[in-house]
Amino acid sequence: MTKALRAITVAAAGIGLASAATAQDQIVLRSADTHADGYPTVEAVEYMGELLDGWTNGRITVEVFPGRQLGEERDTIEQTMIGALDMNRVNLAPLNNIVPETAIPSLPYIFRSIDHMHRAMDGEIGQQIFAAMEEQGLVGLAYYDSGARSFYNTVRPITSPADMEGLRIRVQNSDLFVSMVEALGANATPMEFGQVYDALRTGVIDGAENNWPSYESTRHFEVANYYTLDQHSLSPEVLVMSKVTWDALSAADQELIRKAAALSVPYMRELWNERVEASRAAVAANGNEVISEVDKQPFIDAMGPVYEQFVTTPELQDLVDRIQSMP
Ligand code: BDP
Repeated sequence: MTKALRAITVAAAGIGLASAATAQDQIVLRSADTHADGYPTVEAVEYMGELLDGWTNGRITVEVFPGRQLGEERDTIEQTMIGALDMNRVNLAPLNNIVPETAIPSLPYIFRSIDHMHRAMDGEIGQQIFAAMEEQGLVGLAYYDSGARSFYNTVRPITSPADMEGLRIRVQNSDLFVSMVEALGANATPMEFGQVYDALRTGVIDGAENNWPSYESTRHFEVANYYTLDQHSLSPEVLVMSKVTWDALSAADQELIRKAAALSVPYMRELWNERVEASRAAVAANGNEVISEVDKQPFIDAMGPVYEQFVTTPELQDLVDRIQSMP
């Protein structure tokens, strides 16, 4: 649907609220994802759409545009903020420069485990970060899993920060990730996700960092042989809605959307766990060198400057303290 048509759809929903025609007005929520069809984040948002479709007899539907059809995350975030796109599933990292609170769950080694991350994001911490996003025109709907991000490269097995010296590592469009890679002695190159495969293949960069499913689904594993499970960031995925779209919805529809988004979370987590296993198997079958026994302590020790640079206010420090002190 074109931008103009979508605007009419949203506007019609708004007008419909005051008239008897509400039930007939179609709401088609367009949602972007950088990942290809079949990736757990794409499937989760499609599932959310099926729920809404069923509950409203087709009045509210979600149209997911996977595989960067609507652009890279940098572009789709902008589109969502101004209301040109209704929904967007992105990683928290490209929001770090826009909403400082989102940097906290992206911080290196802030969570002790995936379970710890779930407890923080599913509770008050996650809600507080959603509230901060709203000031930038984004309404948070769900946090999805993204496992642990780890380094991979084409040059050598990394077993300690010393091995990272001088490597050119692609990072997401986030100053925090730049700082993290530099704290480890490597050179950080922010780059959009869709450009990483060619950059690895042609030697423009030496490596990147991501979770198992992304390392595999992008085929980065075919060009970057060494994968070190240092697990430096558990930065989760997030599903956001444009505040422009959100404000045009009735309170009842907002509630339905929140409910469907919440139900898509456990659905996504199950798919995620399956996908991690499948990705591990694909990488193993390819004969990659996976360095799984990593002493994380030297990586953790190197991260002091990153915390100093990004935990700059009492509010941000409070978020860090509350996360770290969670049982
Ligand atoms: C993946 C995230 C995706 C990011 C990508 C990246 O799911 O949203 O765009 O990493 O590294 O894990 O850019």
